[in-house]
Amino acid sequence: MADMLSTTTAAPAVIRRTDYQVPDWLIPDIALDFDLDPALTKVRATLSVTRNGAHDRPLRLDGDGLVPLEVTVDGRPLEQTEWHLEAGALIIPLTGEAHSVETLVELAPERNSKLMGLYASGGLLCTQCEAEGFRRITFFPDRPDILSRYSVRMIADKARFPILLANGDPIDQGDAADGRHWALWNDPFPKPCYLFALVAADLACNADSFTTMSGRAVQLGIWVKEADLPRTAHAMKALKDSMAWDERIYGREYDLDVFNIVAVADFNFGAMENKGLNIFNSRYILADPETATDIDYDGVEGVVAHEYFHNWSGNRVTCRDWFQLSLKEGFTVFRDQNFSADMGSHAVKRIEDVRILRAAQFQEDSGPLAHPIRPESYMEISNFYTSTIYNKGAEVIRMMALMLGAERFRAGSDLYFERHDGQAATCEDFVLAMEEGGQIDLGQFRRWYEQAGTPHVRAQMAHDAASQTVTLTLEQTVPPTPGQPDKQPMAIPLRTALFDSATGQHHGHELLMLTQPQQSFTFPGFASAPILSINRGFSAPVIVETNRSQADLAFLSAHDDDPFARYEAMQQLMVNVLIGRIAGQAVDDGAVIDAIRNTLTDPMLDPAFIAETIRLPSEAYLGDQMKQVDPDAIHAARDAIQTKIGTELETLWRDVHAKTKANAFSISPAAKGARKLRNAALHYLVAAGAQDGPAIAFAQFSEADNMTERQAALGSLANGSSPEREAALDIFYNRYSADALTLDKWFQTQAFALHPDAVEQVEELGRHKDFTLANPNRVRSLYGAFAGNQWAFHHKSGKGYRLVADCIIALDKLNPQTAARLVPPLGRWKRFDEARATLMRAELQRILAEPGLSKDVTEQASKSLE
Ligand code: B3K
Ligand code: ZN
Repeated sequence: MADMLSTTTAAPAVIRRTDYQVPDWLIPDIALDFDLDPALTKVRATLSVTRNGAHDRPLRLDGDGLVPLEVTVDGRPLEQTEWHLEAGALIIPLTGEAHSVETLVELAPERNSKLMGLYASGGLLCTQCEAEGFRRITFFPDRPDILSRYSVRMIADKARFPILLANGDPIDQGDAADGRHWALWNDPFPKPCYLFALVAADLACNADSFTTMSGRAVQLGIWVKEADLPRTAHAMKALKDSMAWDERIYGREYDLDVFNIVAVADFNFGAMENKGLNIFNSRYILADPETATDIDYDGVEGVVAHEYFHNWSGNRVTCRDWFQLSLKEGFTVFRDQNFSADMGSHAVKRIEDVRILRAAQFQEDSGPLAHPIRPESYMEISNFYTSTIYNKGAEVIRMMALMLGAERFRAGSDLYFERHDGQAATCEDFVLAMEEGGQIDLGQFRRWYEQAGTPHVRAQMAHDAASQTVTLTLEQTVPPTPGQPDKQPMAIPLRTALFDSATGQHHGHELLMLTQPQQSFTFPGFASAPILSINRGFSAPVIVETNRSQADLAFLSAHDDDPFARYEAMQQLMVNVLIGRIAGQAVDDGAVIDAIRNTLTDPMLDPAFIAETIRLPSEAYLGDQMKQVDPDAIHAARDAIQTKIGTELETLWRDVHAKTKANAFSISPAAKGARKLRNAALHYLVAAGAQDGPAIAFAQFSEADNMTERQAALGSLANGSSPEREAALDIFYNRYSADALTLDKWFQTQAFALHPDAVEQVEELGRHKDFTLANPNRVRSLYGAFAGNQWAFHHKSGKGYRLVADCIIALDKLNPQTAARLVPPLGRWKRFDEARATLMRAELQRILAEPGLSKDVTEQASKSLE
């Protein structure tokens, strides 16, 4: 039984990219027979195996916690002396070139708390195999470069599990004895085992169809609990929009007759792209105005698209080994980001994506867990589903797309898909296809795959009045990262424009390629010194330092025609004031207040863009700008300026708040924009300390016909200590305690609160009757959110560190993958004062001293101490 036999080792083995070897044996076909039951499931697997090349090595089938009850070769049951187990794997010496190998194992899905392999969730049975979960279901060479055709037969109790789904197309089904029934599914596309899936459930279906560009009808099904059916419309729309978008933008058509999505409550991450049978964390499927915020709606749209796009970037062309993970993830994130931008606002989507990149990936890149988008080694691959692989990976593809232009990028992607269809490819294959299809030399650009760390670019501009020229000097450095002390210069595409301050216009923008450690670019035709707009659209994932004055930034915040650059100028204005204040300087904040006023009153601007732009940088982002993070000083400075902005512009905030009140809910971009701005206005109003602030927030909380406004009002109240705070929290709890996804928001809002007692509140919530370590969404809502609350988590008592470490230790025994995801915030100790650093290190050491610690947490905690 899987979980009884799971073992952990003290020093997990390191797997290296350069050790890749082609497989000894191939498995062109596999037939799986599941006798499904939550307490005891039997799995019979029949593998056709063929020797790959001339060698005499035995067949090695990975297994994790499995006991072979029968092993048969070409129909002959083997004696126990004819096979053996080695680190969980089944080793069978074979003499011929091709054999049929059959194994039988038993599983206990209801006892599988790791949520990897076959497990039970809310009364259904489902699977999760990526990266290495298939070996918890049956003996198999669990590596992505073994592509097999799957045929899957399932039998189960018909009343309890009326729905039986697997990959591919349904072939046959029927009733069996004892109230049971069976179904047979066949997937004609050879696939790696990490894409295998099955579901046995009692669910209802939102059924629809899509006709592909060649006229084939595809049956679509979104499977959820009956009561949740009304919450699936947005996901279905997103699916159909994604299918049409991938045809239009990439020429990629869906290839099976059916496409099913199943929502489950207990899931280790967002969703999984199993061929023809996506399995989703229910939070990325279910959405209605009562329970989902606009961010949730966008999350549903983006994740449905992401998993659908994997059908080509991931499934039809998969990865040779897990070091190539960004081949499918970076490219697919790039695809889903562009899809979402096309469905809404390009400007706002870019700002949101960069904010996420800076918050998660830049932090990772500057800490002990920094790694290139194509890592060189790992202990546990689950730890490498990181923001670097996903988000920086997407930025690297974006830079290629920018350098190539739309047409040549499409030629490159066409070549990639055509050349590697049905194969397990590498990142290098992708770059080669871009070079050939797009006619570009990416020699130096490949360093983005090899070097970790966020490059810094220093930009200095000099104006020569006599020759009327401007010289822009750019210097780049890539900081040392673990295992990479010395770095080579990168190829960095920087979209740049020079603004004439007199006319407010620029002389056209250019894509500058910075390839040297230091490089100068000269621009003629400037009678006076222009204003520099650089890294427009965030053309490269780098940190740019300029010597622009507050006046220059104020100018750009009002005039830059690149929306990202305009947002960036505003953020930089705010950062300069805040960082100056934290350093004890008396920096004038007038420019910030003026810029916010101008932005708020600019009738040409989209309200969603205004809301993004007027927002203060987060406490964590401010910390990233400092050599040593001072959480208390950051909080105090940010709080003070927030109050000032709230107070000085109070009339405007009241006006905006009143004007953005809608009559009836709509999910249109305009309505979403209005809600975003309304919430920003409320936030500043409450921050202003106006006497009626809490009452206004409470009124919004009570009257809202949607979760976006209700949760934002709750969040604004949660930062303070008014009686309305407790009243609203109680009402929210009573209204939603039966709905897990919405109750998560109640935990999360309190864990995120900028409240002096947040640590104690989180400690108490950890003991709440509705808190459970068994559900990853609940864990992330409380401890994940709390670890991202810089002021609270880094409370100087060290209590925040202890809370998170206690959670990691307890959770590791149940679900190591989710436990390991909580470790990185403790690993940032080098950025803090000695007292905090000592406390953080002590918690990491305490975690590592736990007996039987998983490979997942061991890797993260030990690397975090280095
Ligand atoms: N490919 C999956 C992620 C699997 C994570 C395994 N630890 C979802 C996605 O990126 O689409
Ligand atoms: Zn993905």
